[in-house]
Amino acid sequence: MQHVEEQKFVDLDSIAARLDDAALTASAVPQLEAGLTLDQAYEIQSRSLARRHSRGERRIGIKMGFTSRAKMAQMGVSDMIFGRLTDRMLIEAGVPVSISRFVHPRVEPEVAFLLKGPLSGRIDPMTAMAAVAAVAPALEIIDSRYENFKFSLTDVVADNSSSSGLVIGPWADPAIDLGNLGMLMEIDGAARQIGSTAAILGHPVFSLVAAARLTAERGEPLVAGDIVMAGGATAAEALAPGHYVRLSVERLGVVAFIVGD
Ligand code: OOG
Ligand code: MG
Repeated sequence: MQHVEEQKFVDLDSIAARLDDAALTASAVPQLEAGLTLDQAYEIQSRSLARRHSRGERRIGIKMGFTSRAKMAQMGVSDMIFGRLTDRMLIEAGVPVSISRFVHPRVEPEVAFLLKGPLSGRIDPMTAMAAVAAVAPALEIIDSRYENFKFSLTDVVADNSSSSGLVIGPWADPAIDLGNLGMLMEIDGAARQIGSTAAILGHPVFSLVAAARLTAERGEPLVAGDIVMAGGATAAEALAPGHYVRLSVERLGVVAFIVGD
């Protein structure tokens, strides 16, 4: 006799709406009920993004998550994930970012790729780099919509992988080898995280390779003009009003922002 697994009905639209509202109003919600599949979690993510697009937000690319040991260890999650980025998440350097937009924001040091061509499916690092127009030091502001910043893998995927803000530094020549560049993240002049781009999957290009595969699997491949955030190289640091956050990446330069009320 064939065993048919009982599939519980899950209202993906109402979960998408709940998480989107939580992000919009900067209020925490409880974790989702257990038992969600990864497919359902990405479907919720995509439906919550549709709500943002219907409010006029524009897609600007994607961010990778859990591409370093430090991030996996801090959050207790060990599979690579991605989230979608929109123009509303872009933070202009020099303009204080209001903390009231977030529930309990954290910042982490990353590098970003800017694509000049599409990337989709299983590709090798050479192919990936050939589609890169520029690379930049970048800071990601993550903000889980779940209480106490606690989540399972499917919870965080449904919550757009905690995407909430990004600050991109000066775009640099993609010929610069990103393999092992020193990174220093300071808050108010004090060193808070010291690391290397090598912490990102051994070389950040592997994050771009994974991004091409994972996004294609979800039917939304990378296109020219996309920004791809490679993922935090170190653990993230909590933000508070008045903080001045500065990241310097060897050879790439500096990116910084101020946290306002
Ligand atoms: C999930 C997002 C992970 C990264 O760079 O690894 C991430 C989270 O930690 O809230 O952005
Ligand atoms: Mg990140």
